[in-house]
Amino acid sequence: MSTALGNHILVEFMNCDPHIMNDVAAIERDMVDAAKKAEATVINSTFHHFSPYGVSGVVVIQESHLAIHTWPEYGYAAVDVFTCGDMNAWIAFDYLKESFQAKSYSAIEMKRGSVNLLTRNDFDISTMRQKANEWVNPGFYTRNVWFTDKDENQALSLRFTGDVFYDHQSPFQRVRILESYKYGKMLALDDMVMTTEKDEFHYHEMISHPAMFMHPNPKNVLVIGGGDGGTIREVLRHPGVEKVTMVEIDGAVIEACKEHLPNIAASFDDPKLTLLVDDGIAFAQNAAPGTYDVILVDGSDPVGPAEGLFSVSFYTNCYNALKEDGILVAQGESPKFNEKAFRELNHTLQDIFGTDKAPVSLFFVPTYPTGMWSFQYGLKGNIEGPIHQKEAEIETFVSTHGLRYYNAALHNGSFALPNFVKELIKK
Ligand code: SPD
Repeated sequence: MSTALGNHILVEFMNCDPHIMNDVAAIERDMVDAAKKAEATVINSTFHHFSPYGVSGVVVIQESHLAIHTWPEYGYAAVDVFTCGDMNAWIAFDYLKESFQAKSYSAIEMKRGSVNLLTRNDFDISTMRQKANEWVNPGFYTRNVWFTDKDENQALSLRFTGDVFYDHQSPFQRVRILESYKYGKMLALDDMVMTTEKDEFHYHEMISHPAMFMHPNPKNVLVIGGGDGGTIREVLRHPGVEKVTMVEIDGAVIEACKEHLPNIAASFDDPKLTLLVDDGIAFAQNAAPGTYDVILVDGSDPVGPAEGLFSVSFYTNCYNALKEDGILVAQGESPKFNEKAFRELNHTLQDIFGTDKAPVSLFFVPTYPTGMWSFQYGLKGNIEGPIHQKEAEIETFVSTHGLRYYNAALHNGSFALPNFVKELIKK
């Protein structure tokens, strides 16, 4: 007869593959499979990916639990397997050692709940409280894997199914298409949410239509970035547009979105589009002066390849590339999440276009940290903006195309700023 209630092994897996150590879905799968190999009955699992790296998770089994914390930067995983009954924890150990490609490892084994130290209570089970019966289990076995977009102090997490449709380290960034429960498939660049199936229209309608209606006759449009295709899809709805040039630095983003987000990447075959997989910053530098009616800068956040999209020289080049009367719109970050980038961008635009020529529009994106996001404008020449007087024209356009975010009232309303935002950009 066993002298303990349980058996606990505490394991150090070292020199593991760091990519596996940072792959929350793979780790969850391996931990669940390890439990099953050891003939445990899996009840539930919850796993979390930390930004920029690291995974923690627990698999609850009828026989106790398996838990893990990883440090990909050290190729290290701290694992514990707690079992009771006849389950052999070492079978799970062997399985995980192979799965994580651990080159070295150590383990200690402890008996838990020594019967020599415990006194058994005699009780009548029928008198025990039955609160648990009131709780409704949402499902027998649920996955709980989260994708987190964050800085040091704030985060936005989306629970995702664990399905990874695309995962490629391009020369510029890690490009992934993952599936979230609430917002459908999403494009993530490094550890940042770029767009999701369910709320992409907020962003893509608001980056394009206000400028397209502010301009009296936009014919030649330049899009820098925007590899998912949502921005060009919206611009190309405007019948007066004759030519759209899109310059996206990362071909992997286009490839991933064409294959997995076809409703966003819907307009790459439009004959009015010239698509260049190239550096948008160099493109703006070499652009012929006075070429474009509207320039839309659909970049990611100011880290990695998009950092240069927040520089004075880039926006000076864009100013020059605009016609005498032209509009620039830039992805403007959040006045709540990234105040510094938000303010600095606005000051740059004020310096280049003029103090009264750099309006800001705010809109909601539920899947970006804080949910409050902005587009920042540069109005060149005689563009009268940002407020329009085109109510009927806009409403016809909105209903023709079934737009779900933009409308005539919202256009004007989006430029009304809370006092703290006005304060933030005051020079
Ligand atoms: N934190 C997200 C910043 C926005 C990046 N651009 C999104 C691309 C959508 N076309």
